[in-house]
Amino acid sequence: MRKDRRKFLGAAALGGALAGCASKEGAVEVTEEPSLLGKPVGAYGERSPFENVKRHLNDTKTPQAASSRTPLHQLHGIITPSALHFERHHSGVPHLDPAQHRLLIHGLVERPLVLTVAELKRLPSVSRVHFVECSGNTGSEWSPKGAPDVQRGFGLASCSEWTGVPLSLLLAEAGLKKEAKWMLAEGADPCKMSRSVPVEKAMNDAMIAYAQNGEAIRPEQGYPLRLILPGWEGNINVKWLRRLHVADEPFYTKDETSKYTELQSDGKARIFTFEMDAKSVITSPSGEQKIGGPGFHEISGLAWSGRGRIEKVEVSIDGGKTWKPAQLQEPRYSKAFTRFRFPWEFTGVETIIVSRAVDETGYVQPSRQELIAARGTNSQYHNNATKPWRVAADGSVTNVEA
Ligand SMILES: Nc1nc2c(c(=O)[nH]1)N[C@H]1C(S)=C(S)[C@@H](COP(=O)(O)O)O[C@H]1N2
Ligand SMILES: [Mo]
Repeated sequence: MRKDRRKFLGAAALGGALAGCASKEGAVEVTEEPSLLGKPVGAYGERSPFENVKRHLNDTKTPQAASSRTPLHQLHGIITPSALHFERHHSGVPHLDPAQHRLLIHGLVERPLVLTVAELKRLPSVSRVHFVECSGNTGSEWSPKGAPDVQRGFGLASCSEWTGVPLSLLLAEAGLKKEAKWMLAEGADPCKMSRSVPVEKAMNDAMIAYAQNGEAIRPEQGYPLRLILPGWEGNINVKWLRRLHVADEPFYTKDETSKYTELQSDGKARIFTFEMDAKSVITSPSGEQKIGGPGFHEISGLAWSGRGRIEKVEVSIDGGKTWKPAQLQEPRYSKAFTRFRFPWEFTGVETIIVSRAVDETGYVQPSRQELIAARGTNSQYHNNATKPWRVAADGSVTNVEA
């Protein structure tokens, strides 16, 4: 042991890189000038200065009513780092003091409740991994042109571990009256984002979340309290939640009538399209990346469904003529990102790669043509079509229409 350590220290001294090394006993042996020691311990961590992965901000004159997109092509596994979770705000991020914030539950309940954040945190909690996806995500793909890369085309989706109180527990405490069918969920931001939530969903798997990836929810994601409705369109996951008003019918708020509805080819609109349909995308290699020459490359990507677990992801390396199953990373959580991987031998001949997800209900992700045949092209929401990427002979990857 001792000999080995001396050898190691010797090698380090040669390189002149290592200033000290903790021995097995915990003592520090300093072999160089103390000024060459590394950074001391710190109270809150930061990533390496060599890393520069960022959200993509839309070029807009109204950054408070805008979005930023997750760099899916630069992430690993299934968890989105909180600092890279996409953002969609309609009136900016409010500055909320958790000591002053309250959650009101009223309307068709026996006992209206006003809860502080501290009171909520005393209650039995759950932690679950779920994606949040804006229903406007991939809206660019309704047009044949599509987005040039996966961040701009698919980056309004992220996945976190959320911790909070099951909403069913709070509603049991408040006592739902028998006419209770819907509730208005309202945010504390200036636009008072409001959406109607069916009581059935609220009693099923809804959560009042106060934590994200192990620490307090980020201000951008709804600090101090956010409604999480697993698998349902981003918009209804009301951030900065301050009020739940229980009623016997939906409220038809502006964000569920003028927006977040989908006009069909026959002139009728789909409304309350809550569930996010199964979807997948190859994140590596993807648009605007360039792979090295012929040889082994791992195709990797993400799949998710608002209806449950991802059951299967198939990959085609010949533009959709033939499909083979990809390997799925376990554990596969319900209504969460699932990482898929597919070993690939690139021959150096131009080809098109594409993935297709199947969820546990048997739903198969449609192609763009199939989706348009079913829904038309009037809507900008809920595009879950498969996404082909062209890999040129020189290894450069582009959107197929580019
Ligand atoms: N209070 C409030 N909640 C909100 C919004 C908002 O602007 N205000 N935006 C909604 C929309 S449109 C989406 S897609 C998601 C985005 O969540 P994120 O910013 O945490 O990614 O939050 C939803 N909840
Ligand atoms: Mo959204």
